[in-house]
Amino acid sequence: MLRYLTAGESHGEAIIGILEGAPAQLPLAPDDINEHLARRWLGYGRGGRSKIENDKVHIYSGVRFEETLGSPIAVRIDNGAYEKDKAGWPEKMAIEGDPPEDMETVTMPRPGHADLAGKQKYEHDDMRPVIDRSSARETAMRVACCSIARRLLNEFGIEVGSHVVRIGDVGFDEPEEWVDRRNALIEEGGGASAIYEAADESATRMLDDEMTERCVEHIDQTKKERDSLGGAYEVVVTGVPPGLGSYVHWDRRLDGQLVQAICSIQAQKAAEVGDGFYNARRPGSQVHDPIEPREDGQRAYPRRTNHAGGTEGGTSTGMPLVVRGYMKPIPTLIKPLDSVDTATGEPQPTRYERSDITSVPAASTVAEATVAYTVANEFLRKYGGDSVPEIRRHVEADRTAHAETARDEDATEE
Ligand code: EPS
Repeated sequence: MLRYLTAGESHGEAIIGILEGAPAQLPLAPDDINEHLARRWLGYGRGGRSKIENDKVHIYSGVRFEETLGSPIAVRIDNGAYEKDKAGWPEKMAIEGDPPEDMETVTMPRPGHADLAGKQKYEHDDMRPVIDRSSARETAMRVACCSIARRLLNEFGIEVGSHVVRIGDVGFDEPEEWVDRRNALIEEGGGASAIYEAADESATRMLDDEMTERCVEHIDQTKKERDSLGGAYEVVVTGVPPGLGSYVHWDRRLDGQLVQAICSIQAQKAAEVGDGFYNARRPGSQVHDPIEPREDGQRAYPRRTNHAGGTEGGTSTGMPLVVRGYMKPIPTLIKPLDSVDTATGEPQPTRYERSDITSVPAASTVAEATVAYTVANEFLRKYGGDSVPEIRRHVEADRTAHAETARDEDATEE
């Protein structure tokens, strides 16, 4: 099984990560990670920080000659803001010495941000440490660590993709409005990577040109109003074998883990597996996916529809996994919001801050990464081994056994 740790402050020198448990002999080059780090900066509506970051991963251990060793993989991403911001971060975030004499402390919490909760929890007078660690800057390292898990999935034909379905008030209302387009992309491209490749072409990572345009206008208008926007996106995983996750214990349910994968990301406030929210409004006959016979050698029983999002009983069915994330509007607004100065206890509006208007497109790429990590872990629980060749032997043995079972079923029918 995999596990990873991240460390680092948003305006400190760098962010650091360690991934433990990656099997040996997985082909891995820095660009396998850099590709996804660059995608995390896609999307109309980002602010000034996007112009100064150029995320590139430095790998320090666990890889030799572009192949994993089975040992922990240590990685670092430098923060461009540290030097380029001209805000004096090297002094303000110094590891040694005292704070600069003229340094202002942050005492005005932004409603909706971690500022006040973190100040109270850790008893900081200055909220800077809270701002810096709760920042979504940390998602750069999550993408880096999880992209290694994703690389492992790719080795076994499992692909992950995402696209945005809503930004603020503008978007699709029902999955029926986009599933055909999404499924056609999977069909044409042979897997979910085709979804992310198509979405990356859109300024808002959407699969529809007209909707992209409407969202861009919505973002422009919101910027004029000095406000911010949330939204929704969908992550799809194809090539998933049946039998990942389980119903036998609460923390092994794949659907529950997928929701956690989304809601563990900063500002993501809800998630649904398959048509979760929509299914709650429909009768069972329109929700449950009819089961169809397997063809010769087929591992999974095909379903006519996929409202369940590829899981039943917390276990993968072999249909694509579908999980959607819902992001709240960014709490750093250019427009002031009512708050309290914690130094004086007096009411005070929040101050102007550099801000993104929306980062839903970025969140969708981070969600691809965290979902990949979750699926990779369940994949390793079922087929795990110390090296990629060993895992491949386990996968092949399973495929052969099930192909034989499917052939037996065919013979019985005849
Ligand atoms: C963030 C606030 C902004 C974002 C940042 C996340 O940074 P700053 O306060 O320096 O303008 O740009 O996102 C990133 C740096 C990133 O890499 O995605 C926040 O408060 O979460």
